[in-house]
Amino acid sequence: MHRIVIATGNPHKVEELREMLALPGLEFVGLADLGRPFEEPAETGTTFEANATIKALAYARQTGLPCLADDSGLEVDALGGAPGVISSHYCTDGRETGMSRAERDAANNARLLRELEGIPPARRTARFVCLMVLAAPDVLATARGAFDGRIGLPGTVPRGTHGFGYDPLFLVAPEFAETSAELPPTRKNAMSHRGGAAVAMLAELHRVRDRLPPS
Ligand code: ITT
Repeated sequence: MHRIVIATGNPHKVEELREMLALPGLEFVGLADLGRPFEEPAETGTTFEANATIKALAYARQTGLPCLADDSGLEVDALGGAPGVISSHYCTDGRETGMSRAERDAANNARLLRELEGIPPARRTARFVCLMVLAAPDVLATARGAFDGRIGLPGTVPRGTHGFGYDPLFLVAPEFAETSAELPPTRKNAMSHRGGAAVAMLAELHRVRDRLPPS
């Protein structure tokens, strides 16, 4: 059996990845399951891959276990790829504040619509991107997933009650008829950046499984 720690304190993400990455001989645990505190590394990278790598290396070294970390966000073409790595704190230019997640999501979405003011639908193309990195203790595998769409025009969005973050603004390609917040979770997972990265990581895990330390 090989134990792999998932570098998140979010139990929902641990559960989701456990289901998506099920392979015989692998057991996934969350940081919280290890029963001791860890030092959170600063995510100072300028790309999703750099930040996922920082997290995977930091927690593989601290836990002594193989570690899988992810980083994700939204890239908008008309904004040169912004908000990118600062997606979760776009409203404050990447600075962490005491805002709740709901307040942050609303302020991020308002800023995004403001930045795209006057830009027509065909130039509002965007994608969610997810990078997953496995370190044991050096980087063993990397996987990427992307989810294409467009940011809707104000007045037609926000729409939908599922998901989180930018989902109520994100019209899913190729039809651009529904936002990702209008997709039931199983439909979103089947086509999303996280789902795509998980499928690619599953193939990587299969490939490197024998190089993981036994535990
Ligand atoms: P923290 O940065 O607050 O820990 P997180 O770890 O839960 O958030 P992710 O890295 O998965 O979130 O994503 C970073 C941000 O990118 C997230 O806060 C959203 O603004 C945006 N994002 C990523 N995936 C998304 C999705 O599926 N739907 C909507 N927004 C998403």
